[in-house]
Amino acid sequence: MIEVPAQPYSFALDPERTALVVIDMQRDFVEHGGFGAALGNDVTLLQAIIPAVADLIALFRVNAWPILHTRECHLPDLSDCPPAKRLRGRGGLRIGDDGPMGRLLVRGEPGASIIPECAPIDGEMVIDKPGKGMFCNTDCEAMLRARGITHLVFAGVTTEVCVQTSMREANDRGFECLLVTDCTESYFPEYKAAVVSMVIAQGGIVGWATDLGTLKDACK
Ligand code: C5J
Repeated sequence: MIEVPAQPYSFALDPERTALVVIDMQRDFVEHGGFGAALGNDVTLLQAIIPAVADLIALFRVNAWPILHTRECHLPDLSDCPPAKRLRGRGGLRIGDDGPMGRLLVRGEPGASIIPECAPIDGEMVIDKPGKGMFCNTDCEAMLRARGITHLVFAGVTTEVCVQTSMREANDRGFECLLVTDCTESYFPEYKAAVVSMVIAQGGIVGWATDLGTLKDACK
C-alpha cells in the first residue's frame, strides 16, 4: 500500500487496485467555441490545469496503472439525451446544435474529443457518458470491477458538475475515492473550493483530497 498524505487523513492507495479517472477533458469544455463557452463560461480557467492533468496521466502511465477517460456526449440522434437536459437553460446554442467544433456534445464531433494533451492511448479505458455521472447509463462499473479496481483517483472538469457527480456515484458503489485538487477545475473557483470542502468533511464523507505534488512524492 502507498500512504498518500491527504485530507481529512492519509489515503491508502493500493497500486494493484487503483485506477485514474480523468473526467471530460474535452474540447467542448476547455476550448473557445465549445459547449462550456456556449453557456457563457470563461474556458481559460479550465485550460490552466491541462499541464497538471497531463502530468498525473504520465504518473499512472509510468507505473502501468489503469486509466479511464470519460467523455460527456450523446448519440447523433440525441436518443440518449433527455429533453430535460437538452432544453435546460435559456442560452443560444444547445446540445446537438452546430458550433465551430461541430455539433455540441455529440459523439464523434471534433468538440467531443479529448484534448491532445490528455488524449487516451491504446489500452486505456474510454467511456462515453450521457449523464454528468460516469455510472449513469454506462458499463463503467463492470469495466472497473472486471479489473479488480477498488480505488479511484479523480481529475478533470468540471469539479462541481461531472467530477463531483462521478465521485459521489463511485463512493456510493463502495470505491475509495481521492480527488487531486490541482488536477480539477471549475468555471467558478468558489464552487471548486466548496466541493473539496464537502468531499472531505465529516471524516471524508465522499472521499479524500490531495494535490499532485504530494501524490507524486508518495508514489516515488
Ligand atoms: C458540464 C461537465 N459542466 N463535464 N459537464 O456540463 O462537468
